[in-house]
Amino acid sequence: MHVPVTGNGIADSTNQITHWGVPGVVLFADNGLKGYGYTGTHALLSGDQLITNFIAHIYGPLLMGEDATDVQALWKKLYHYPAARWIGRAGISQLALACIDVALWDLKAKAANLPLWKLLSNDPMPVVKAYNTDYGWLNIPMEQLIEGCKKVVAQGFTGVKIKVGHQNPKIDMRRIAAVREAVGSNVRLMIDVNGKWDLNIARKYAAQLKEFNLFWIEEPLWFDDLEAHIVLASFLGVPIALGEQLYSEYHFDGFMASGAVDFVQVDAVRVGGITEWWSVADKAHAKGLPVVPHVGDMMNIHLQTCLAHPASTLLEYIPWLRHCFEEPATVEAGVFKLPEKPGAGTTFRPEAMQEFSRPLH
Ligand code: 0YR
Ligand code: MG
Repeated sequence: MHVPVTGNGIADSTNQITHWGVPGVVLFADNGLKGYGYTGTHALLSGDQLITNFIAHIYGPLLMGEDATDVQALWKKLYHYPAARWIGRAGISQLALACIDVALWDLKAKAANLPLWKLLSNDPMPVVKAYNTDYGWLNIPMEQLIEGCKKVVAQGFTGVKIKVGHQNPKIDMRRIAAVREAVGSNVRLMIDVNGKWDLNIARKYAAQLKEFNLFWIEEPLWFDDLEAHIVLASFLGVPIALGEQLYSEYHFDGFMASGAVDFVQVDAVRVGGITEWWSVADKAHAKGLPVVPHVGDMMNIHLQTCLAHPASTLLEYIPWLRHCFEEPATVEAGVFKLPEKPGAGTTFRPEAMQEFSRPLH
């Protein structure tokens, strides 16, 4: 599916988009249940069609006739499928795997007649708070940026995240300063660089960044450069959040073991599904690191996992897909409402699938 984003489109430091791409899969089980799984992409370069093709031609046939209840075993079968080893292991293959894994968890929870968070935990978190990202895009002019952030805080959101990474970082500093001033010192303020900076820029602006009392800085550097993140963490003095571009628990291990990440933003729809998300969250929790997922799923899946896992009490809010779901993630007074319907919260409304669907190529 291609679903329109807010306004006339949004921008971060590296991309501008008008639509969110939602490739996905529906699994039909012999018990008559349907499992829905999906991931999220930029609706650019047919990337989402590459993912659905990967499912249709490579992973799909491997699932026929299998027992849908053993999700972990199926996950391993797909992840370790030798013929796909040189085609994937990150990007397309992991996003395809995520679609299937999520659909399998959806089936499992539906068969148990429980929302997934209840299936995954006997002792769920009482509250998952929401912070808002949808008023902080890079293409939003200063006045609207301030107005939007103030509005969101008045609505009760527990924080705001704004995008940075202008060609001239001085513009970023002005925008951060203005938002901090507008929302006051008690509101959580996060900034997201989307990998645009390097150590030189970070050094130059470190002192200024510290003054803003940021809750975190997100993806300050190129995603794979662990060494640079270790150096950054040694002088920055601002907590580092990352994970939306890491594709397996082993990628997270390096960052977590070396103190190069403070907020673990593992995203189930990037990391190969709920199965792998859970492993990363367990490891983070063992190290005392909070998990605040990046919502490539636009919240519905992570609301379930955050309620179930003790590492996560805060979740990003971006409402682009809300109208597509049978039970959209809903925030009241800054807190997510508890989903009630059986499943992983991934069932799409048929009307939405019809309206936004794209052909398979
Ligand atoms: C828009 N969220 C992110 C969106 C997102 C991007 O390009 O996909 O900002 O990946 O960084 O925190
Ligand atoms: Mg981000």
